[in-house]
Amino acid sequence: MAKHEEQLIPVFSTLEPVHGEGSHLKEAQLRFNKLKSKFLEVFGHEPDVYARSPGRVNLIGEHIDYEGYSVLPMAIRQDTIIAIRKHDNAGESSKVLRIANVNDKYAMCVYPADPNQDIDLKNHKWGHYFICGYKGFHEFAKSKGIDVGVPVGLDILVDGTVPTGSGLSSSAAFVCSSTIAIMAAFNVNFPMREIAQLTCECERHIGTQSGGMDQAISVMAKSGFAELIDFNPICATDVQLPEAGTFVIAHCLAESEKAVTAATNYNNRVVECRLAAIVLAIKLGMKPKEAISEVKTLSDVEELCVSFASNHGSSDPVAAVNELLKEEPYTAEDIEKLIEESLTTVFGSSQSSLDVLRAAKHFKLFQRASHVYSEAKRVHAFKDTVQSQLSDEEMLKKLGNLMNDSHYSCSVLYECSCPELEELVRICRDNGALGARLTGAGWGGCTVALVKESMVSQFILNLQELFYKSRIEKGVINKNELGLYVFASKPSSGAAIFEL
Ligand code: NG1
Repeated sequence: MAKHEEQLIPVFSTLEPVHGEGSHLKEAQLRFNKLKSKFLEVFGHEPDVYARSPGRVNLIGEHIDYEGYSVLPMAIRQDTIIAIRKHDNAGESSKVLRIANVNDKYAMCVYPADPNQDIDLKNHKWGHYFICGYKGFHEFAKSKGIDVGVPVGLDILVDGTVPTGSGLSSSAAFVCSSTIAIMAAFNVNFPMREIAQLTCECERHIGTQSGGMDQAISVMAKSGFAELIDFNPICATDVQLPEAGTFVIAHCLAESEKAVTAATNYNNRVVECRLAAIVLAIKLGMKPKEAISEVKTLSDVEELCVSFASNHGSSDPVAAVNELLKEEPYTAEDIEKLIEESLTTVFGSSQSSLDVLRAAKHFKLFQRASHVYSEAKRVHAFKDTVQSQLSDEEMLKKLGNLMNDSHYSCSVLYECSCPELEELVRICRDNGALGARLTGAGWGGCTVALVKESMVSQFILNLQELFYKSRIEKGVINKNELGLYVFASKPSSGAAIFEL
């Protein structure tokens, strides 16, 4: 049998293979029925087909996917489902994409059917994420020599349950389900690995320099397993989590607007890592010109760092960072002197990176590189611990410590936390979590805490009392929505197509 990532997206004619039995199945049936009747109401036809792609929680390995390092996420039950109908080329004249949402908060967006259209980034709209998938599908089909015919109209209805700006990858769930729905509407299917790669690339049309973790897990997840995701090429290895522990996800209620804040937050870190990698390469003997053209990520210079470290009695690339980069922030001029080139020339081909340069006062190369190399090691330590023969008690303790170390590194070295996340992490730890950390990009969104299975209900009650109660009283959230913001999660399955 082909490896999991070589297989096509599964096509089901019932909901059971994804939604199981009992209350989850009932809930899913209700959602799909509602989606179908709303589709009929809005568009006057029934949909042709449905696609589903989940959100995810990253257990460990933050801000390292775009540096080429493995990460360890699991899919969650919350997902985006999309109903789609392709217009009949001969009979219907409308050549537009009409994108509606079951949630009235999101007004219908209408776009031309032209797959070469530019996305108007200055005017951010929720429907843009669908257009990422639309462009990605056409780019991919073209690269494969697949003729999908002249552009025709599409009707789309979206139902997402992954909270937005939560670090649980609502954006990837939306982009992946969009791409897969379009594929299904055009009657084609591709191997999961190729879809993971294409959705990672096409989400960049929204302006963030996304690393690929979210799309990979959303497409390739398997029920019951977290996955170690490797890049170049993308590949997923099942990781069976210890039964004695549960991961509890809690939203700090500050939204992380990744696309809007890209120039100072997410893309800024991608640029800082690239600069740290180039400076390290030069300090380790590469010619500046060569470093600029060859070195894209910190993983590209890891080998050089390790061989430097081995001459100084260590095997850790962080030893090279400690010796070769200064702790004080670098100015643009500092770096230009070292690399003998202007930064705008280095990043000239990337508008989103030029936006970063314009917004940045300085660059913290030491801190960012230290985070990336140490976090990459923690991911493997986490996986090795899960697969070790340690007792339940010792294993959970060790995993919790790795999560706490990861949070410290994200917060202090990578500076992607915020006061609300810090407060929530502290409350989690004070109330019995063996480890707690921010998950996803940070700057708001969720924490993930490792809690003993037997303590989960009490732990959630404590969070309600100590973190959410005052926010409910202030009207930040509604009491009956609490289940959306704090919940325990088991690993869910990946993307699917439904022909119902
Ligand atoms: P969020 O913001 O949680 O979806 C983002 C990136 C990931 C990864 C994490 C940080 C996208 C779609 N996702 O996740 O690739 O870099 O931040 O680990 O940009």
